[in-house]
Amino acid sequence: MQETKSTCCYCGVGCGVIIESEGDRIVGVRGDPDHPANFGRLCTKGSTLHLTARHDLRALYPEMRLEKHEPRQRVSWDDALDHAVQHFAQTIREHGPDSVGFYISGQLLTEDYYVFNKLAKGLIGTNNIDTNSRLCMSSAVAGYKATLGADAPPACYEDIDHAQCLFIAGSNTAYAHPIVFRRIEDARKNNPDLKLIVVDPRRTDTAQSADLFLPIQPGTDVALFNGMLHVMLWEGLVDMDYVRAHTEGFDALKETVREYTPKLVADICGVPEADIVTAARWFGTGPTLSMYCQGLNQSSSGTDKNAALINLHLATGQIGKPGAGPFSLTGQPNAMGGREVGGMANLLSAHRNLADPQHRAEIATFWGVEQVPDKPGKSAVEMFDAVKNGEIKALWIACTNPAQSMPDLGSVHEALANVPFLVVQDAYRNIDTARYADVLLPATTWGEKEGTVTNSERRITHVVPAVAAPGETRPDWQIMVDFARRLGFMLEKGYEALQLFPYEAPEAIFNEHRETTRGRDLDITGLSYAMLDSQGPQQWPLPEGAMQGQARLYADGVFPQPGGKAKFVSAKYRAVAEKTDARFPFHLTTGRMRDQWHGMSRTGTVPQLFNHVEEPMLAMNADDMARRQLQNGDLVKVSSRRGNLMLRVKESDEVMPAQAYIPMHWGGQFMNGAGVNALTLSNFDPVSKQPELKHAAIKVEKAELPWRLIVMRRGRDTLKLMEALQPMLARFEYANCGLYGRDDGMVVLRAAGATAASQALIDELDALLELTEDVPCLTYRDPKRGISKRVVVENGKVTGVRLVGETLAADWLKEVMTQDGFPEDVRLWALAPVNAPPSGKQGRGRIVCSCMDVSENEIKALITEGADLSQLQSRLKCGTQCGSCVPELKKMLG
Ligand SMILES: Nc1nc2c(c(=O)[nH]1)N[C@H]1C(S)=C(S)[C@@H](COP(=O)(O)OP(=O)(O)OC[C@H]3O[C@@H](n4cnc5c(=O)[nH]c(N)nc54)[C@H](O)[C@@H]3O)O[C@H]1N2
Ligand SMILES: Nc1nc2c(c(=O)[nH]1)N[C@H]1C(S)=C(S)[C@@H](COP(=O)(O)OP(=O)(O)OC[C@H]3O[C@@H](n4cnc5c(=O)[nH]c(N)nc54)[C@H](O)[C@@H]3O)O[C@H]1N2
Ligand code: SF4
Ligand SMILES: [Mo]
Repeated sequence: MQETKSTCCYCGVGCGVIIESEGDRIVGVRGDPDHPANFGRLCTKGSTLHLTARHDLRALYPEMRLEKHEPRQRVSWDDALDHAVQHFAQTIREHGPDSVGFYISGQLLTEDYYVFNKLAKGLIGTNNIDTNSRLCMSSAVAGYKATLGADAPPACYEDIDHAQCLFIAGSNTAYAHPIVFRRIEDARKNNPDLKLIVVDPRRTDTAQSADLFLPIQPGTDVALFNGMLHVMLWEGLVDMDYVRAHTEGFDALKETVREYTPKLVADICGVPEADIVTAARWFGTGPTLSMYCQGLNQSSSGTDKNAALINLHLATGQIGKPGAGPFSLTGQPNAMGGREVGGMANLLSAHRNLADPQHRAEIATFWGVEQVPDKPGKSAVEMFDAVKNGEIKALWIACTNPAQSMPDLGSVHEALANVPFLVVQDAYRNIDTARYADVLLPATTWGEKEGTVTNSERRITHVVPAVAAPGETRPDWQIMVDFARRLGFMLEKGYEALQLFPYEAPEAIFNEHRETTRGRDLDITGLSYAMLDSQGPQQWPLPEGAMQGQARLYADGVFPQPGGKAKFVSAKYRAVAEKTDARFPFHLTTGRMRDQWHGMSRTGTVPQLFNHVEEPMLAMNADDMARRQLQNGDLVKVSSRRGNLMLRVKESDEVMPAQAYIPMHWGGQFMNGAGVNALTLSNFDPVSKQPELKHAAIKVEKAELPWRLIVMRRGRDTLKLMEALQPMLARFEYANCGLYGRDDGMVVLRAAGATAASQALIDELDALLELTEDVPCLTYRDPKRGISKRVVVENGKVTGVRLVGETLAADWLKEVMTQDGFPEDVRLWALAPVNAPPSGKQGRGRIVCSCMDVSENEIKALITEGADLSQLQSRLKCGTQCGSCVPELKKMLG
């Protein structure tokens, strides 16, 4: 057994992991006790990473098609790259460099990112390179730059231990940054006076644990923050000495917030005046650390939301000291690294600005090219618009799945379907975007590649491969270096390309990137792979000669603005871009679930990660449902001005009246429909250009789909079955598929329709899932009523269930399937229309604790007996492993 230190490839907390491998197989993973982000802890996703290290759904060799609409064929790397080069070179020659574009990802390593950026801006001469960070951190970047002068989160995780007030706005930390939330729980245990304020329109698990929860109306954050400043001014909580010494623009801001009285703000935000005053007092007294994420960023006023919050820190001097500062939690594992190398349409290496002629000249000189083009590149939404209208004719997409994650998918799918040439470079082959690819390039991924990542607190970790690259996969940087050299040759810049891309290993790329940071705010000239390996992960800046990185920025009150003073931004509240009205009366918000990651290409291969939330859904308030005569579990048609989606409705006390929530994870691979972004709109913030993914107006109508089908199959290669089922989803009016259980688990297909599906379709499913009568089974058929059921029993275990027309028994049969054996008293009822066998106990319900496999109903039963948290933990063992379910356990106890 070999052990390799690495990081978790999911969220921006950037936890250290130790990968356990045997030969070329990753067999285990545990938290790295020495990593300063997590000190050995991992959440549900991190601790199951080794279960994702299988190759079933990976892209393992290059594929391409010669004609549109023909299937892709397996080809050699040479053929695939030459084909791509030919198309890119021809497009550039005929239509100029701006006729091509690159859309990349905050999940690439810094070295990968650097090469992409240099290829576009240095070799090809286009700034058409943007990334999914535009959908993620762009408003945070713009907010920092407008106020503090540089894109640098000034705080660190340790500040959680020193704060007296934690202000969480637009972040469901308990789900999206679980290990940060574990640190918050620890800090509260150690300091009972620590105040936790949460601002979120939804009563999330994070909100549930707050001392003060402000369930504001969606999109009204700027009004709230301005109102808090209004109170702070009134109550003398503003640190005028700090304001005078270290900032400018306060008078204008004072003028702006004058009208944001608690009363007005209470009206706009829909929260009590007194709570606004309390929030202002706690924040103003401090030390206050604010933590924020997509509730602020994904907004048509995202930059203002960020700036208005940073204003509060500057006005109260809550920055640059232990326990204080505005701390944007980064989403993706290397969103920070991408920003460092300037991998966006408006940025250049080492936090330089593309719009700045001097910055462009510096980078051109550094790269040894004539110039970096001055024409601004297209941001994500603009790029797909340009693809749609034919301006961009060749597109390269790497490490992101825009056919699911971009807003207004109708338009994005149209662009992808019509672009003359598309390259997709991904680790998995079945993502929605891959369907459109003319060339599919297989990339190595977690555990297989070398480079660096930077987490939320500016901490850089060196990751190295634990196993060899599977199949013909190659690291992203290497694919791009190979492409760049070939492209240079075709563009008659062969020598230049060799000069620009001489790299044989990622370390050479890192060292070049490092040199671009000299004298910049993120100076890492003192850092090397060797130092990271010997001394562990380091925070930037770490200039030449420094022994270690810097935990906190701006302790001296000097900011990277002209004159050294931070700037207040006088932001006014603007409503969301699309308001609800009589036709679209519900305010939709979107976001994450605890155990899934984005489009689920990785988490969607682990049965255990489906147990917490099994299928896509629309969450609504009970009153709204009652008014519309909707029952929990009904199927509904959800529509916006742009598209619609068929979903199951779920009653939720998290969602306020007139609002609704849909998770972002389910796309075309796992449901019939493109996912939540079929509904969202592409309006974006004027400064950050980040789209408003969190707000849309929708209507909800009951879908009359009385015909139901459920199929469950285990004991076969479940991932292979799932892949085979995916193309079938579109043949039902409503359908989704997924996994369930533990270990190899089972594959599950749920479908519904207005009328029964044809027998031919059912036969096809039976054949596909090996549910035909060739295997030992119990069968029941009532053709008159359209009911047909089959339960497959192999070696005394139920390994398959197919219920057509009547599906009442699905839940308890699913539980029978997770167990070994098929007792007689249960067997008698297997084909009956009952939601529980009379002899059996109540179904388990949702699995709350993923690690210890403890269900909702088991927990509820003990709570009814009067158990508290510690009794739940000692008797059921739930919440004793990774701790991700502890907020939910507390909520259930509450
Ligand atoms: N489990 C899991 N964790 C993840 C990810 C994942 O896919 N799965 N992805 C990672 C990535 S890339 C990111 S960017 C982060 C995102 O992390 P978060 O931003 O914490 O997660 P979200 O669920 O997108 O949204 C956060 C909250 O914003 C709230 N919100 C909506 N509108 C508003 C508003 O107008 N104002 C305020 N104040 N709040 C609002 C939503 O109700 C939601 O609870 O998560 C990272 N971590
Ligand atoms: N409605 C709505 N939409 C949203 C959001 C929301 O909150 N609501 N959130 C937005 C945010 S914050 C984000 S960050 C985006 C995320 O959206 P995406 O970027 O589309 O999300 P992923 O599914 O993580 O896509 C990453 C892809 O990279 C592949 N991959 C993994 N490792 C590697 C590798 O090493 N190399 C290569 N080449 N490929 C690899 C994976 O298989 C996967 O297909 O979604 C955005 N969209
Ligand atoms: S909090 Fe969880 S998902 Fe995020 S880096 Fe740590 S283990 Fe990975
Ligand atoms: Mo993100």
